[in-house]
Amino acid sequence: MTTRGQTQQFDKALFKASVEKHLVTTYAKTPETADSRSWYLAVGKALAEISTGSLLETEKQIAEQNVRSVNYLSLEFLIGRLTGNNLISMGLYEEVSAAVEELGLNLTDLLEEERDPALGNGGLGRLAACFMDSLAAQEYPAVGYGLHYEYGLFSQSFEGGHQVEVPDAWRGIEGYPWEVVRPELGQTVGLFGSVETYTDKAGTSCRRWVPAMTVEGVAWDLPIVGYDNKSVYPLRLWECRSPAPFNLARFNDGDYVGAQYGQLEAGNVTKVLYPNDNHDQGKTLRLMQQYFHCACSVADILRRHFAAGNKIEDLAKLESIQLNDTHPTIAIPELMRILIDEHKLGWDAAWAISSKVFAYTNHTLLPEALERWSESLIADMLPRHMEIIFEINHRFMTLVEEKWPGNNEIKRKLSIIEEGQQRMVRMANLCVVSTYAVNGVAALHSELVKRDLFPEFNELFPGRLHNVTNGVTPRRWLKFCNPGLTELVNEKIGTEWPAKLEQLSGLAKFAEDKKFQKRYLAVKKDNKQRFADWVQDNMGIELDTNAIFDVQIKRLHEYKRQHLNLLHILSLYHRLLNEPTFDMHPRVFIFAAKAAPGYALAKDIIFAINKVADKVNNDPRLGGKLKVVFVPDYRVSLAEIIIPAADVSEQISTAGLEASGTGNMKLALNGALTIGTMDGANVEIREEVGDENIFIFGLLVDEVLKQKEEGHDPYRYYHADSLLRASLDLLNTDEFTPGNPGQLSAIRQNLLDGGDPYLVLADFADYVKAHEKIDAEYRDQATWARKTILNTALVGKFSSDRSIRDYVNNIWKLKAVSVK
Ligand code: Z15
Repeated sequence: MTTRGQTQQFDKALFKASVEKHLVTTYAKTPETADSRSWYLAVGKALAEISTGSLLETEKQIAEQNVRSVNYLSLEFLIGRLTGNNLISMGLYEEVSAAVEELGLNLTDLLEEERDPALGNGGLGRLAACFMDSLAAQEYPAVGYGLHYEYGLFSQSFEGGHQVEVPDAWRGIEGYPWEVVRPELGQTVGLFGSVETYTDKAGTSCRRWVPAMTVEGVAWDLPIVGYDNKSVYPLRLWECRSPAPFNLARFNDGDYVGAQYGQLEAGNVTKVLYPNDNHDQGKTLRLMQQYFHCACSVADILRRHFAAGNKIEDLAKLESIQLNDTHPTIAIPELMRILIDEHKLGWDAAWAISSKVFAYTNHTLLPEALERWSESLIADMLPRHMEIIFEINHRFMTLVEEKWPGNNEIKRKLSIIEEGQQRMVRMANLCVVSTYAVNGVAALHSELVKRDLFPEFNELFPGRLHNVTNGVTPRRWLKFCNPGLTELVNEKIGTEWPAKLEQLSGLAKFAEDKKFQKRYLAVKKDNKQRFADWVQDNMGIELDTNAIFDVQIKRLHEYKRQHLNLLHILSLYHRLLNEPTFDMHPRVFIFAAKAAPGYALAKDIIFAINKVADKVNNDPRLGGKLKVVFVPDYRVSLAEIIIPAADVSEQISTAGLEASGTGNMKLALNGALTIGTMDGANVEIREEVGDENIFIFGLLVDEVLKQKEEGHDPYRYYHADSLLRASLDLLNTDEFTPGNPGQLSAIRQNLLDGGDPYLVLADFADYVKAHEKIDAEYRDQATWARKTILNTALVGKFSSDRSIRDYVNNIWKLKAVSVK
């Protein structure tokens, strides 16, 4: 373990005393009566005491140096448990382990007491967490701004195979030990009301917003501890409180008094995270969350700017605001409003600042995920912002007219306002027009953003569209979650790789080394055993670690095609029972996924996989060759056990639809071989590890587009491929739902009569072939060992440290500040 500044200052006796003090004074337990949870809380608080001190010191030194910084605005930060990870970053893992042992405790057990703060849905939120880790590790000045949801993403359980959602009170009754409330940073946020014209002292006619009501924003800071340095950056989460209760519907009706006594309170604004991933629901409360988030964050950025003695004119020189998807887009008209209405800047001066402050990351091309808000909803809740959006659009349309005179078609297409039954505001268009940089999240995705999503914008604003390929933090996703592999890697290439992941390439020369292969495979085996024990303890299913552990872990979505995986499993089931000569290496198919509560087909797919699992896991005819495990309640802390145990990584989205993926990177880093389509970052993983060390299958992006254009005919595949037919038809029997045929037929129906929108049937045969190749190659353990070692060795590019350096060099232009 590398040592760092704080390590030297670590005083074991003092730390133990601090833990015992918190146990008594903060959690009202004595060492004799305390349970494991209280001890974890006390340890967490004792550590937070150290990190909060460093956070304040970092804040002070960065303010004094008055350097440029980035503000990462995101509605989601899927940070996962902090204690273990922060211990690694602080360089205190061993020391604290020894300290708590002297208190009669086991650190590993204590860490299991922590609930995951699940303040995000999936990839987008987890990316934001990895980015904060990499900003702090490399000391690029940054503040993360998010929402302090009372309830994070629901926890999931299964009842009779069906998903059941339970609210996630992640802070528990005692509160979360790592967070600290900052009352001095509170903000007041307006809502509703009207815009009025008045004449100022200089005699100029001005506009101003007169909100009908206000709510209060309370800041909570979570410490993002820099790896092996002294920097601690704030993840600042806003909680909404209301001075008085109010009712939204009645407020809009003008029933002011009634509204005060309604059921809905402004406290509800940050009550719960919307559980949709890659899907826009367009709910009023969600817009309120977005505005509340933006208003608090922009005000706090300006507060810091002025507190450091700066003028408003220098804002773009000192601050960049990164919009994580369109969710915080309303920050743009909010800043314009403040510059014009409060700081009295003219439009052009305000625009010159604002359009050099904001940058936007696009994470998806899926039409159902592109946010559009109805004009009337925005005009009602945020009337002044709607005016400003119209003005931005008016000026933009003038620009379009200059470039393509008289071309109304192009105007209609590019306009921020979509005409129709009710006019809608296209948030992505607003972002592209109003920012200095737009980026996609993998090379392929960024090309498609340019070519298909925003082709004319690329002509209008040459140089604005960038690529920054996503990455993952090697601290959490290797060093912390895979101690066995970490030790082996340390032995071969030293201990600097967690901060310099390219160094992993030094492992490549051991790929053929028999002794190293054996040790690498032994580590994998241990990790498989650790996960198998978890499955035995929590699900009562016995797994054989000699089987191939084949893993698909991600949100449940049709475009991610868990149902393609299911069809392959059904094909194996069919062949084991019907083809006398068919043989396969034992395989465990591991799924973990949450479905959005309103997404019926996604829930059907979960149910089907659970039902198939029930049957195959207990069918003696299969000779133990086939197991299916759907692990409930997928979350960061589960990923930390599953990923190190994976042999095969399923990345099987329809080409062109997964913007990047980041689970693909974590799995390859931990030595799983990818079976995947030419989609998102899979393309770049293949480039790095080489075509021999990945299993690519399926239609390419342009083949997908062509097939859709020509009209995809699912029945053509159904009739031509008897294995596909047998697999699909199993869904119409009662094989997996004894006595209840038809319970699984919605999936078959969707694929055959619903047009198979994600081309599952078109890719099935090639997918089956790729799996046969995996089966053959796994049986040759020397070959497999070489390939898995080379995956770990060759994916250094996918460190989020590199992603952050790309942002820093190409977009944010920051200089690192080393905190003393
Ligand atoms: C989300 O998790 C992603 C995109 C979105 O537009 C929304 Cl709303 C949520 C994911 C992408 O699907 C995934 O491919 C990507 O790796 C991730 O964002 C981070 O960029």
